[in-house]
Amino acid sequence: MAVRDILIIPDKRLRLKSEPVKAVDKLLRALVADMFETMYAAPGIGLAAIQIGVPQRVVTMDVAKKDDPSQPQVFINPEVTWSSDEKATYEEGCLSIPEYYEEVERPQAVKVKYLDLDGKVREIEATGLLATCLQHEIDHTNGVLFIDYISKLKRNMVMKKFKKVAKKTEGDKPESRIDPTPHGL
Ligand code: K1U
Ligand code: ZN
Repeated sequence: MAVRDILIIPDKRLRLKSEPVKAVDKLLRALVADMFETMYAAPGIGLAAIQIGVPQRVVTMDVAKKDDPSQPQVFINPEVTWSSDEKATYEEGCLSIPEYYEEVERPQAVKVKYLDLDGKVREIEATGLLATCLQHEIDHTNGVLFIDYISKLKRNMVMKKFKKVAKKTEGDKPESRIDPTPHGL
């Protein structure tokens, strides 16, 4: 198991549409274990595989309240099959957009069909934070971010800030440093 690096905007991989999982096997279970470790370490209440650079439709979540026992949940190939007309507003955050929070309105309740870790088809009806988080994570599997629902002005400001940070830290990456070794030696 390992804590993986979380992609931060403007990383283009966050805009990819993830592929459906073909087999719920040992490799997938290892990915899920890494996702939980990464999500709890962040800390976060949800994580989509693409946030650690894996374009597969896999989501981990734990929306248990602070002092309640943990409630790890895995959703493989999740899809919304029904959503309520009633809306709910929640101040959302995103591990790929650190320290930025904004209110987002979404359906208050959803039904989601998915595979569990045994490859069994399941469906749940979610309300409240579970519904909000599920929709946020399913959006990630489709390359959609919560800032897509806020005003263009606010989104442009956030993107500008994170582009500036990315540009500044680019020079810190080993692959962007000039190789002092003369070629051919
Ligand atoms: O997908 C993600 O980036 C994770 C995100 C999930 C989410 C949060 C709020 C509304 C919708 C979806 C997070 O976990 S952000 C961090 C966060 O909300 C949190 C962290 C620690 C304790 C409690 C909440
Ligand atoms: Zn997110």
